[in-house]
Amino acid sequence: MDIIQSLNNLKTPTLLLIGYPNVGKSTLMNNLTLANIEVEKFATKFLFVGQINFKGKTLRVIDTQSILDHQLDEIEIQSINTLTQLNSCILFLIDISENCGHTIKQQTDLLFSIKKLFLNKPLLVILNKIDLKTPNDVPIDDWILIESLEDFEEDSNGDFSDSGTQLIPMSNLIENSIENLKEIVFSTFKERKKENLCDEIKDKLLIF
Ligand SMILES: Nc1nc2c(ncn2[C@@H]2O[C@H](COP(=O)(O)OP(=O)(O)O)[C@@H](O)[C@H]2O)c(=O)[nH]1
Ligand SMILES: [Mg+2]
Repeated sequence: MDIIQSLNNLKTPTLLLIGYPNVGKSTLMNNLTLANIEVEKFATKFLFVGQINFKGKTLRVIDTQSILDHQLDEIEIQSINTLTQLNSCILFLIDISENCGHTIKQQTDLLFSIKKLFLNKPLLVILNKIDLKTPNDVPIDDWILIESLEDFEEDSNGDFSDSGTQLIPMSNLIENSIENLKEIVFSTFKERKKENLCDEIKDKLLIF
């Protein structure tokens, strides 16, 4: 199925799982969707799309696999362009144990390099695999890099606005982590809906 077709409803709240290979995206996708009725799940060339139902609400989850960690070809650019138009919350996974084969520095650099694609989208930085290494055991220099993700500065054009970044330590092997993450994700979308409604009202006020 065509990616654009499969993502036809741009307004559906969507979680985008992004990060280097082996950081735990697929495991998280399974954990998020397994306990819920899976209505839709299929593979396209680059993306896995699933669905979570939680407290009567539905969310789409997309495992971007590794489309965002290398030089892109034309089809990939098109799919990413579609992804950027979704009503999404970004879940950027960092493997703080570095077992994935990439250092924390490489992983934070990747986030900095793609952050501009998702301006004004809520960003949750998942510090994954805390069962292997706790945040307390992360060397101070790496921790500074991680904390710097919370406050993105404006760039030279002044258009690099932050949309509220949260750091979330978790592990796919700790059950509470998943429930906790779901709560955070759903309240993030709720907040966003409120903000969007406010903007709509403001627009109307400008008209009249
Ligand atoms: N210890 C530990 N291993 C994990 C965790 N999450 C994923 N893994 C393991 O890390 C490896 C890569 O995970 P996977 O979900 O395939 O990563 P992906 O490439 O980002 O989709 C697998 O062996 C997983 O079992 C975690 O929270 N803790
Ligand atoms: Mg995977």
